[in-house]
Amino acid sequence: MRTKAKTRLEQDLSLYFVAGTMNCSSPEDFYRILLQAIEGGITAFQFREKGVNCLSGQNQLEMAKRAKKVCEEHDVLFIVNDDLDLMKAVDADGLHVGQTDGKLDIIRRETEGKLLGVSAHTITEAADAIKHGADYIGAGPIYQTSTKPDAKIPVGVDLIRELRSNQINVPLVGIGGITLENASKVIEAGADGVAVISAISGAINPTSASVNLLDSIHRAKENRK
Ligand code: TZP
Ligand code: MG
Repeated sequence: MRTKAKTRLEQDLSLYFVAGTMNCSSPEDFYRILLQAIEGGITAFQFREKGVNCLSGQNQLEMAKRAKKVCEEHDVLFIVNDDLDLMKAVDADGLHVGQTDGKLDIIRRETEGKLLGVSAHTITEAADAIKHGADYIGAGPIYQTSTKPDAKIPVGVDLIRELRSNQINVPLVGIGGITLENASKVIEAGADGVAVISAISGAINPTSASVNLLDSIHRAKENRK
Protein backbone atom coordinates (compact mmCIF):
# COMPACT_ATOMS: atom_id res chain seq x y z
CA MET A 1 0.00 0.00 0.00
CA ARG A 2 1.21 3.49 -0.78
CA THR A 3 1.69 5.70 2.21
CA LYS A 4 0.66 9.33 2.28
CA ALA A 5 4.27 10.47 2.74
CA LYS A 6 5.36 8.42 -0.24
CA THR A 7 2.61 9.79 -2.45
CA ARG A 8 3.71 13.26 -1.44
CA LEU A 9 7.34 12.53 -2.32
CA GLU A 10 6.33 11.13 -5.71
CA GLN A 11 4.58 14.41 -6.42
CA ASP A 12 7.43 16.50 -5.05
CA LEU A 13 9.86 14.80 -7.41
CA SER A 14 7.77 15.47 -10.54
CA LEU A 15 10.08 18.14 -11.91
CA TYR A 16 13.43 17.94 -10.21
CA PHE A 17 15.89 20.64 -11.26
CA VAL A 18 19.54 19.79 -10.56
CA ALA A 19 22.19 22.50 -10.89
CA GLY A 20 25.25 24.25 -9.56
CA THR A 21 26.87 27.54 -10.48
CA MET A 22 29.10 25.75 -13.03
CA ASN A 23 25.99 24.89 -15.07
CA CYS A 24 25.36 28.63 -15.44
CA SER A 25 27.47 31.52 -16.65
CA SER A 26 28.04 32.95 -13.14
CA PRO A 27 26.84 32.52 -9.56
CA GLU A 28 24.34 35.36 -10.03
CA ASP A 29 23.12 33.76 -13.24
CA PHE A 30 22.66 30.50 -11.30
CA TYR A 31 20.50 32.26 -8.75
CA ARG A 32 18.44 34.00 -11.45
CA ILE A 33 17.87 30.67 -13.22
CA LEU A 34 16.83 29.02 -9.96
CA LEU A 35 14.32 31.81 -9.28
CA GLN A 36 12.92 31.51 -12.79
CA ALA A 37 12.71 27.72 -12.54
CA ILE A 38 10.83 28.08 -9.25
CA GLU A 39 8.50 30.56 -10.91
CA GLY A 40 7.93 27.95 -13.63
CA GLY A 41 6.88 25.36 -11.08
CA ILE A 42 9.81 23.04 -10.35
CA THR A 43 8.87 20.77 -7.46
CA ALA A 44 12.37 19.88 -6.22
CA PHE A 45 15.86 21.30 -6.50
CA GLN A 46 19.25 19.65 -6.02
CA PHE A 47 22.23 21.86 -5.25
CA ARG A 48 24.99 20.08 -7.14
CA GLU A 49 28.08 22.25 -6.83
CA LYS A 50 30.88 20.11 -8.19
CA GLY A 51 33.52 20.02 -10.90
CA VAL A 52 35.64 22.67 -12.59
CA ASN A 53 35.02 26.27 -11.43
CA CYS A 54 32.61 25.29 -8.68
CA LEU A 55 32.27 27.43 -5.57
CA SER A 56 33.95 26.19 -2.42
CA GLY A 57 34.14 27.01 1.27
CA GLN A 58 32.22 30.06 2.46
CA ASN A 59 31.09 31.05 -1.04
CA GLN A 60 29.55 27.64 -1.56
CA LEU A 61 27.90 27.68 1.85
CA GLU A 62 26.41 31.12 1.25
CA MET A 63 25.02 30.16 -2.13
CA ALA A 64 23.56 26.95 -0.70
CA LYS A 65 21.87 29.00 2.05
CA ARG A 66 20.39 31.43 -0.48
CA ALA A 67 19.16 28.59 -2.66
CA LYS A 68 17.67 26.74 0.29
CA LYS A 69 15.90 29.86 1.54
CA VAL A 70 14.19 30.58 -1.76
CA CYS A 71 13.23 26.91 -2.22
CA GLU A 72 11.77 26.78 1.28
CA GLU A 73 9.79 29.98 0.71
CA HIS A 74 8.21 28.41 -2.38
CA ASP A 75 7.68 24.92 -0.97
CA VAL A 76 10.26 23.40 -3.31
CA LEU A 77 12.16 20.42 -1.91
CA PHE A 78 15.83 21.32 -1.37
CA ILE A 79 18.35 18.47 -1.68
CA VAL A 80 22.15 18.69 -1.47
CA ASN A 81 24.33 16.54 -3.72
CA ASP A 82 26.91 14.39 -2.02
CA ASP A 83 28.00 16.69 0.83
CA LEU A 84 26.75 15.61 4.22
CA ASP A 85 28.32 18.54 6.04
CA LEU A 86 26.72 21.04 3.66
CA MET A 87 23.36 19.28 3.98
CA LYS A 88 23.60 19.62 7.75
CA ALA A 89 24.94 23.18 7.65
CA VAL A 90 21.97 24.44 5.64
CA ASP A 91 19.45 22.03 7.15
CA ALA A 92 18.44 20.79 3.69
CA ASP A 93 15.52 18.44 3.15
CA GLY A 94 17.88 15.69 2.12
CA LEU A 95 20.98 14.35 0.46
CA HIS A 96 21.52 12.75 -2.94
CA VAL A 97 24.45 10.38 -3.45
CA GLY A 98 25.93 8.34 -6.29
CA GLN A 99 27.27 4.81 -6.23
CA THR A 100 30.79 5.87 -5.29
CA ASP A 101 29.98 8.44 -2.62
CA GLY A 102 30.41 6.20 0.41
CA LYS A 103 28.83 3.36 2.30
CA LEU A 104 25.06 3.62 2.24
CA ASP A 105 24.51 2.24 5.73
CA ILE A 106 26.71 5.00 7.17
CA ILE A 107 25.14 7.67 4.96
CA ARG A 108 21.64 6.50 5.94
CA ARG A 109 22.53 6.78 9.62
CA GLU A 110 23.94 10.28 9.09
CA THR A 111 20.83 11.42 7.22
CA GLU A 112 18.28 10.20 9.73
CA GLY A 113 15.13 12.28 9.47
CA LYS A 114 16.17 13.58 6.05
CA LEU A 115 15.45 12.30 2.56
CA LEU A 116 18.09 10.13 0.96
CA GLY A 117 18.22 9.78 -2.82
CA VAL A 118 20.58 7.38 -4.58
CA SER A 119 21.64 7.26 -8.24
CA ALA A 120 21.35 3.83 -9.85
CA HIS A 121 22.33 2.48 -13.25
CA THR A 122 21.05 -1.07 -12.78
CA ILE A 123 18.32 -3.00 -10.98
CA THR A 124 20.91 -4.43 -8.57
CA GLU A 125 22.13 -0.94 -7.61
CA ALA A 126 18.57 0.27 -7.08
CA ALA A 127 17.61 -2.77 -4.99
CA ASP A 128 20.74 -2.38 -2.87
CA ALA A 129 20.00 1.32 -2.31
CA ILE A 130 16.46 0.51 -1.19
CA LYS A 131 17.73 -2.23 1.11
CA HIS A 132 19.88 0.44 2.77
CA GLY A 133 16.92 2.78 3.19
CA ALA A 134 17.00 5.06 0.14
CA ASP A 135 13.83 7.17 -0.06
CA TYR A 136 14.00 7.57 -3.80
CA ILE A 137 16.06 6.45 -6.78
CA GLY A 138 17.52 8.57 -9.58
CA ALA A 139 17.87 6.19 -12.53
CA GLY A 140 20.09 6.92 -15.49
CA PRO A 141 21.55 8.25 -17.54
CA ILE A 142 18.41 7.59 -19.54
CA TYR A 143 19.65 9.40 -22.65
CA GLN A 144 22.99 10.69 -23.86
CA THR A 145 24.16 13.71 -21.89
CA SER A 146 27.10 16.03 -22.25
CA THR A 147 26.45 17.72 -18.90
CA LYS A 148 28.13 15.02 -16.80
CA PRO A 149 31.55 14.20 -18.29
CA ASP A 150 31.83 10.80 -16.55
CA ALA A 151 28.24 9.70 -17.21
CA LYS A 152 27.79 5.99 -17.90
CA ILE A 153 26.27 4.69 -21.12
CA PRO A 154 22.63 5.64 -21.56
CA VAL A 155 20.19 2.95 -20.50
CA GLY A 156 17.02 4.27 -22.12
CA VAL A 157 13.54 4.21 -20.64
CA ASP A 158 13.78 0.41 -20.57
CA LEU A 159 15.63 0.75 -17.26
CA ILE A 160 12.61 2.54 -15.76
CA ARG A 161 10.30 -0.18 -17.05
CA GLU A 162 12.59 -2.93 -15.75
CA LEU A 163 12.87 -1.32 -12.32
CA ARG A 164 9.08 -1.12 -12.08
CA SER A 165 8.63 -4.73 -13.12
CA ASN A 166 11.23 -5.83 -10.58
CA GLN A 167 9.50 -4.54 -7.44
CA ILE A 168 11.33 -1.21 -7.34
CA ASN A 169 8.36 0.66 -5.95
CA VAL A 170 9.96 3.64 -4.23
CA PRO A 171 9.64 7.10 -5.81
CA LEU A 172 11.70 7.07 -8.98
CA VAL A 173 13.07 9.79 -11.26
CA GLY A 174 14.87 9.45 -14.56
CA ILE A 175 17.94 11.59 -15.22
CA GLY A 176 20.26 12.24 -18.15
CA GLY A 177 19.52 13.92 -21.46
CA ILE A 178 15.88 14.54 -20.60
CA THR A 179 14.24 17.31 -22.58
CA LEU A 180 10.75 18.56 -23.36
CA GLU A 181 10.73 16.18 -26.33
CA ASN A 182 11.35 12.97 -24.36
CA ALA A 183 10.20 13.70 -20.76
CA SER A 184 6.78 12.11 -21.34
CA LYS A 185 8.41 8.82 -22.37
CA VAL A 186 10.23 8.63 -19.03
CA ILE A 187 6.97 9.11 -17.15
CA GLU A 188 5.04 6.72 -19.37
CA ALA A 189 7.68 4.06 -18.62
CA GLY A 190 6.83 4.38 -14.91
CA ALA A 191 8.93 7.19 -13.41
CA ASP A 192 7.36 9.60 -10.93
CA GLY A 193 9.39 12.47 -12.24
CA VAL A 194 12.29 13.70 -14.31
CA ALA A 195 15.53 15.28 -13.11
CA VAL A 196 17.12 17.74 -15.50
CA ILE A 197 20.08 20.06 -15.63
CA SER A 198 20.51 21.57 -19.10
CA ALA A 199 16.84 21.44 -20.13
CA ILE A 200 16.33 24.25 -17.59
CA SER A 201 19.79 25.76 -16.95
CA GLY A 202 20.49 26.05 -20.68
CA ALA A 203 17.04 27.28 -21.65
CA ILE A 204 16.63 30.78 -23.03
CA ASN A 205 13.67 31.10 -20.70
CA PRO A 206 13.98 28.79 -17.67
CA THR A 207 10.48 29.73 -16.50
CA SER A 208 8.71 28.62 -19.66
CA ALA A 209 11.02 25.60 -19.97
CA SER A 210 9.87 24.52 -16.50
CA VAL A 211 6.20 25.27 -17.20
CA ASN A 212 6.34 23.20 -20.40
CA LEU A 213 8.19 20.30 -18.81
CA LEU A 214 5.76 20.16 -15.91
CA ASP A 215 2.82 20.28 -18.27
CA SER A 216 4.24 17.37 -20.27
CA ILE A 217 4.87 15.38 -17.07
CA HIS A 218 1.33 15.96 -15.79
CA ARG A 219 -0.18 14.95 -19.13
CA ALA A 220 1.93 11.78 -19.24
CA LYS A 221 0.79 10.90 -15.69
CA GLU A 222 -2.83 11.42 -16.72
CA ASN A 223 -2.34 9.15 -19.75
CA ARG A 224 -0.97 6.42 -17.51
CA LYS A 225 -4.14 6.24 -15.39
N1 TZP B 1 23.59 12.05 -13.47
C1 TZP B 1 23.36 11.22 -14.47
S1 TZP B 1 23.22 12.05 -15.93
C2 TZP B 1 23.46 13.54 -15.18
C3 TZP B 1 23.64 13.36 -13.82
C4 TZP B 1 23.90 14.39 -12.83
C5 TZP B 1 23.51 14.83 -15.93
C6 TZP B 1 22.15 15.28 -16.34
O1 TZP B 1 22.24 16.50 -17.05
P1 TZP B 1 21.30 16.82 -18.28
O2 TZP B 1 21.78 18.16 -18.78
O3 TZP B 1 19.89 16.91 -17.76
O4 TZP B 1 21.48 15.75 -19.29
MG1 MG C 1 28.20 11.89 -6.35
